[in-house]
Amino acid sequence: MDSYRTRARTALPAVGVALAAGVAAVAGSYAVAGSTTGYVVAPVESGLSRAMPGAVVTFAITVLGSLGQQLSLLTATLLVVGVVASVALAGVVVARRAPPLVGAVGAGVVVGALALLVTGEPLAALGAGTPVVVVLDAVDLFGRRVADAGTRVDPGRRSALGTLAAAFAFGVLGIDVGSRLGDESGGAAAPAPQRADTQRLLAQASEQSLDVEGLEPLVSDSFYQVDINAVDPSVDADSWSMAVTGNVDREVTYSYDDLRAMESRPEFVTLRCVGESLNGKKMDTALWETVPVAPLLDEAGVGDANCCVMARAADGFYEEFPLSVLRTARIAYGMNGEALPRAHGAPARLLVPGHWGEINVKWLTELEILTEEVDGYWEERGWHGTGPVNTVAKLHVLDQREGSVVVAGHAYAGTRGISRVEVSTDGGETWTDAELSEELPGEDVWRQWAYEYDHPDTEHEVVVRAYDGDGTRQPQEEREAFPSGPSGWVSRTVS
Ligand SMILES: Nc1nc2c(c(=O)[nH]1)N[C@H]1C(S)=C(S)[C@@H](COP(=O)(O)O)O[C@H]1N2
Ligand SMILES: [Mo]
Repeated sequence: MDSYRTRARTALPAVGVALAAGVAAVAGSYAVAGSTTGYVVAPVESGLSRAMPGAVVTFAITVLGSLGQQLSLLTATLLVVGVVASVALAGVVVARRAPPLVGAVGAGVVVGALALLVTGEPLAALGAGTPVVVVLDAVDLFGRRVADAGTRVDPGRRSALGTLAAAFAFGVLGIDVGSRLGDESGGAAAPAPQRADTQRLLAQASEQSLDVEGLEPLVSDSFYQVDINAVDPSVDADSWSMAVTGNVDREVTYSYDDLRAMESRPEFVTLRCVGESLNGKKMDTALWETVPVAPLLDEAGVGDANCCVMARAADGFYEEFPLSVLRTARIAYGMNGEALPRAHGAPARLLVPGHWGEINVKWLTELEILTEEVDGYWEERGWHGTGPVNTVAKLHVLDQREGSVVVAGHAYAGTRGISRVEVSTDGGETWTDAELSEELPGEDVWRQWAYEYDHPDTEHEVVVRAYDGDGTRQPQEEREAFPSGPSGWVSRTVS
């Protein structure tokens, strides 16, 4: 009996068994939770990015983008595999002295308890713990069966196969089942009303979009996403609530049904991230189904002693900004005629006209009214991203055809609006007006611009600059995104 167990361990070292258990636990947890915060890696990743120095988080978001989140997810995955493997290794050691099942079950229970601790979900404990028991016991089960049957097959080889087969099966099952769970919409939310004016406005936006090949329409085809966590929360509309708290006459809590019962309207609103590069793509427009925030503040009774609000979210995100700005804000629960997608804050998010994206808090849970200023999530990391957006004209289309060049992009100045876009094809010596898309209704919407010119047959520099609704030209001086948003004129060299 002892001899086969010793041989089994030589064939597949205990560390190998333990690592296999680690992989299986991660996979099992993914199988039950999918890409939700019940997946053990998710809260670990979230904790890691929370603990990371601001400069690292900033670099990850501004330079690496989604690659940064994948790296962070990978780090968290390795960490979880490592922790489970350590527990499993202890289980293997116990199994050498006690009945093998004791070691396996013991390790499984500890892993399950840890999973429960980080995710707060019993199902996650089961999903992570069970594979550990199966993988660890597979070593002994297979070994023992083979030994009992008295075959001549090397029992060590057989048990190693059993372990790897069990881990592999969990891996495949986990990825397959888990990825099917991926729920893009906001849980059980009823879709946003298919109102006649929603369809009419969407049609209007597509009609008014300039007919330039490769230019994103006025309502974005794909809307950028910026999240502090690699895995977004999935908040059920039925269990969602949003409370107005803090220094108010009475705290008021709203359910999703309360929200839906209020008078709403479809509104075009553009969002732009303070952390994007000057000619970046973290700027997009949608038609949102919105309700105004002001009546909710009136209901709670918000006195003059207050300065600001801390908006909080289900993913642990929080941003603070002036109360006067909150009075102009909306809560959105629909996007382009559909229920608000999970990625954009389902079931409800803030929209703050004209301000940088970061205070447009997704998965909104609380508006805490404050008498004193405090820092929000990004301000704690050195950003100044709660104010109004900078004026920008982007150059995303540069199309050279026979003898001529077409340049085009979007221009945005928040609630100031865009009145004019100019293009220079000689590095800024002379300027000409670009064509602008007709203004869409709404107080915070971008416009498209386009310009076609004859190719001068030499290398030249195209520069573009925008004027806001007050006629103010955007500053030429180039500034990095950090800390208060990029600025400057976009230029490209054409050969
Ligand atoms: N709860 C929550 N809200 C959030 C964020 C977040 O990470 N969590 N990111 C903010 C940032 S930095 C931006 S630019 C916008 C982006 O909104 P989008 O992902 O819908 O484009 O959401 C803001 N709201
Ligand atoms: Mo942002």
